[in-house]
Amino acid sequence: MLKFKKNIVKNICFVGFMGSGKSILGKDLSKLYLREELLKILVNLLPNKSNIISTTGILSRELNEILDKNKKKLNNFMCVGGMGHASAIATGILHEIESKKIICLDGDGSILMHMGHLSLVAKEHYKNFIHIVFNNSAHESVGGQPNNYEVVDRNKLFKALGYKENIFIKNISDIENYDFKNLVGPVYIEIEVENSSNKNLMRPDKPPVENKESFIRKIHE
Ligand SMILES: Cc1ncc(C[n+]2csc(CCOP(=O)(O)OP(=O)(O)O)c2C)c(N)n1
Ligand SMILES: [Mg+2]
Repeated sequence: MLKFKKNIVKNICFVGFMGSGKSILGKDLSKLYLREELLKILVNLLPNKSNIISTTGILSRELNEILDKNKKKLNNFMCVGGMGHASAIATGILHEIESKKIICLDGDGSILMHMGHLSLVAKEHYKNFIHIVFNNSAHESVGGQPNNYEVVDRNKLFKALGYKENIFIKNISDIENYDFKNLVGPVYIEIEVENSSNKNLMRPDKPPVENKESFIRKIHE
């Protein structure tokens, strides 16, 4: 029988990444805008009743808290626990309902984890697919470990995947320039953010099944 001499993962393995680590290419990930700040701005720019699929991890918790506080009416499904599946859910909905804009708020690690189904974009040319990736070059939600997103040429990648436009946002003012209501997809929007978050965020108070049912009910509003 296989026996391990010691712990497979050293106890201190992740220490040092929390919050302010460097990216794998050495970029300081602590001096950018906080994802939560940019999410607040984005929420204000999105048309009322927008349909949003948000990725696994802290992004969804931030969005949940923002929507709870400001009462803006956005229809949000949180992809709890299923890292990498938010964009598959978004494109799956577009297969059935072509006429509704679906905004997918995603993470860089999630894109890397399940990129395969994005080949459908090249095939189906979803004009209502708005794919917004909050890039912190790390798995921020689980400790901030850097990943390889930074070394991938996203401009070439998303062009090859059939996206009509790639937009790279580095400043808050750049976000405000986009008219989200009239954007034509498939479009990839990358927003550079810091590798950290508020650790006292509230958690969603409803189970995922209820979230799903409420999302489906409101999708046509
Ligand atoms: C299939 C799967 N693997 C791993 C996890 C644990 N997990 C949840 S969020 C996360 C990191 C996600 O990274 P990214 O998409 O870059 O989002 P960020 O946390 O940086 O906002 C991980 C590893 C999970 N929920 N599901
Ligand atoms: Mg990330």
